[in-house]
Amino acid sequence: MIKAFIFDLDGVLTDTAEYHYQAWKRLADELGIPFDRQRNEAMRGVSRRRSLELLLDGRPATEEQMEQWVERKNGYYVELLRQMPPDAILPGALELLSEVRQAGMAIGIASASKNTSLVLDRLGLWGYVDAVSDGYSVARPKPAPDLFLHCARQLNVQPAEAVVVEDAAAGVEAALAGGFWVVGLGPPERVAGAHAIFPSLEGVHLRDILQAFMTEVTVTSQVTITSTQEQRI
Ligand code: B16
Ligand code: MG
Repeated sequence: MIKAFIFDLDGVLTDTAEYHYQAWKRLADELGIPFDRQRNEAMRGVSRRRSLELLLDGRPATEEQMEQWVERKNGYYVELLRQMPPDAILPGALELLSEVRQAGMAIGIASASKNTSLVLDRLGLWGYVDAVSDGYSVARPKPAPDLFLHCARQLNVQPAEAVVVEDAAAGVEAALAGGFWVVGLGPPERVAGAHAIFPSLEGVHLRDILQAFMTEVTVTSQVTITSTQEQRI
């Protein structure tokens, strides 16, 4: 029985990756480091600190410089977030949140971002959210399962009773390691291993996700289907 959905934020509910790109690009230009959108892709779902390491790509830096640079980049990013329009929610996301809510399931947000609260403020999504786990919640970032486990504990559900929706390889790996059902969004090679894969949430309904899991069900025989309300596993 699925009792909860846990959504990643960037790349799932909203496209803050573009703002991250612009902020990293501004820092990279200042430091004279080549950086483009393709290199930004490697930072998807990755912690702020690890993203800087990817940007530096082995260039030497002191601890103090690294701290200053992540702070500077975050300042640029927050400037952009403050201008983010409330309708910057990705297609299909609001519809799925509503369906999950109407089906009586709990909703959590599990994002690596330390700006999660600000993003939820800007998007006006707090009304859909029962629990938030963010970049401050756990010590080990994705691909460790800790962030999703933290969120599941807040929602009072077991991993096998919850679906994680993720767009990043590190996030899919983390959710699988935690024993969750996983929906991967994006190219199959990026979200390989997820139990159901869609290009995005556009046009994806709760029943589509649960039906996709049913293929898994025949393999695992762990779940039963109810015919009432939405079909739930
Ligand atoms: P911040 P997610 C992640 O969000 C982003 O995908 C990643 O690019 C970013 O470095 C990370 O949050 C940390 O964000 O600098 O705001 O703390 O996909 O986990 O929602
Ligand atoms: Mg993401």
